[in-house]
Amino acid sequence: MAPSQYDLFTNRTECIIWGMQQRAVQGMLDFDYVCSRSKPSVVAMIYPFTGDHKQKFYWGHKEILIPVYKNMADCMKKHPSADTLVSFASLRSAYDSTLETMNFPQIRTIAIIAEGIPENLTRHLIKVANERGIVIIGPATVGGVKPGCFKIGNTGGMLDNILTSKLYRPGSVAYVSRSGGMSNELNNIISLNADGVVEGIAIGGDRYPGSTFMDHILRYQANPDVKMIVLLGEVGGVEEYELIEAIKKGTINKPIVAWCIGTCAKMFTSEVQFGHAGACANAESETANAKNEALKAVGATVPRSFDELGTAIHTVYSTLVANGTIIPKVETAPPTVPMDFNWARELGLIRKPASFMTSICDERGQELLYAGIPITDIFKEDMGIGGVLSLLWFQRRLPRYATKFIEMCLMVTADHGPAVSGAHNTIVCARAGKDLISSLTSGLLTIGDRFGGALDAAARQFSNALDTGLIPMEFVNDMRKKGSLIMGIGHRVKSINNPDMRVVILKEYAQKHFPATPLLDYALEVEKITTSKKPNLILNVDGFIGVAFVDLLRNCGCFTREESQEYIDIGALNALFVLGRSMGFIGET
Ligand code: Q5B
Repeated sequence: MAPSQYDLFTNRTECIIWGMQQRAVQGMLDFDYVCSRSKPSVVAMIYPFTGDHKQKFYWGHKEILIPVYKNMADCMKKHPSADTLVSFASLRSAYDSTLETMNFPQIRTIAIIAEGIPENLTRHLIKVANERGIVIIGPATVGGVKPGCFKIGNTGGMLDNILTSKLYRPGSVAYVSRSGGMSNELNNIISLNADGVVEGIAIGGDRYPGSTFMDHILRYQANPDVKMIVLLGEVGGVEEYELIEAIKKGTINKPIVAWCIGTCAKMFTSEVQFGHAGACANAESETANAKNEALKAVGATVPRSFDELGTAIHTVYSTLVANGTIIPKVETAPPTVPMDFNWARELGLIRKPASFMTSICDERGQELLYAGIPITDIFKEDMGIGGVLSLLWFQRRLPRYATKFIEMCLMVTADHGPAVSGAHNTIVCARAGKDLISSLTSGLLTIGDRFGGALDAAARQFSNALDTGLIPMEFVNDMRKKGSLIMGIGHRVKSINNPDMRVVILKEYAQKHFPATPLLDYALEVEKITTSKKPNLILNVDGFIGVAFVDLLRNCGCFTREESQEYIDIGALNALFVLGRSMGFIGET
């Protein structure tokens, strides 16, 4: 067998990943980096569900871009030296995508991770692969690893595991197993009891694996770097007997350490199906015990139990070192890969201040919290929009009368016809063919002192006047002397003779339900003075909500005086008009 036939992977292997598996790709690149590969093994990805684009990954401490292709033909054309495809396609799409992959003669090896592909489809894939000289690893596998060269997907686990198992440089022991999980165990056992793994393949747990134990053992036999072979077989199937025959014929003459797992099956009185689809003995010869005995009989080193597998490996390895077959190499430290930020944080090694902190909403736990209250409780308690708003804007539960008042404010400010500047802008924008959000924001941008945005200024002016002890007449005269309009006073259409019913409704409610309304009473005194001059100088809807809200903040018992003053100072009250009127503007678009 020529090296090109026994070496599936080298330290120049280029591979394409099918599927958007960023974590697995990053794991492969980190492996490549600690192996001191000069270039990453993953050259491209195929993902049919997005357009062509690039994905960012780390190469050591630098960042690199790996192209993602929608179309397999485009990918193959752009990366003609990629000869391996690692398929993370689901069990539904793995058959079609593997068949498609095999149309590209550049591909020599395909690893199929998916579990549960129908057996008839797998068998067809195997037939096509055999016809075309392609090696399939899997399905239903984690893949395999060739230390110093290439790692399939998630094989070997996380970087700390790879370093502990010394997978960053080749050893002398090759293994083949069915189970991907157990291959990880083998990496560890071999690193502890010998000089490490030279190559390891998990062929997968299906009844029909794409490549068999013998396919890989024959490669290992031909590879001069492999000094001993470990086989981890299992109950079910007769594959291990092929090795037994090969040992008998002398086709395989390298030292073999073998163990078939599933010996506990004999403790059950009925037939046992283990986790893998193929792990079920259909005859006495397929039991783990029978196979272990048969392997031992032809000279393989077979431990008494799995627990003694490491000792068996160590015994054979030590003999090979003693007779000079294996010359242990000098250990060199692998390059350091910076630890992934999220992992380091999870381990508690680092901390970093968050870019944003919010006490309003927390989505980190099992359930979304609004100001600490689970969303299910919000519905259970029927807190309504007013309750949600009180949590998100004021970060506390306001009494029911207050949340109802908030809802009433939103309802009365929802719309006021097309003539107002905001609605006018929104309508013009929508008629000009702009989208909903553009039309809405063009209307919202008109909200200010002259239209709908006088709540804050009214709250400030009136409360300042009251707090500084000005009587209403002094306040009106003061403002006139300054040449300033009183915010929240005046309306183009409504007047004392044509009252604004929105204000009437809110006034009735506030006077009935609020614990106290000193600022509203003050504003109503001011209104008496201004309307005596001109009937349209009423306390308008902005003015009313502004002053009533100050009364609410100051007297509901939920805020300190400083807190309520802060809401007035920062201009939080116009938000009520913005939110309410958005409903109308959206309707107008
Ligand atoms: N005079 C609202 O103007 C309006 C006076 C005043 C003392 C005042 C005007 C004003 C303060 C800001 C304010 C919110 C522009 C309004 C809203 C939402 C809305 C809208 C809707 C909705 C009305 C005539 C005479 C002049 C003025 C004097 C006027 N306002 N004096 N304090 N506040 N108010 N904005 O009618 O001697 O003749 O020269 O700016 O509260 O936007 O429905 O339409 O839901 O969509 O055009 O409700 O009041 O009055 O400017 O011609 O003035 O009254 O000095 O005196 P008008 P002007 P003089 S609510």
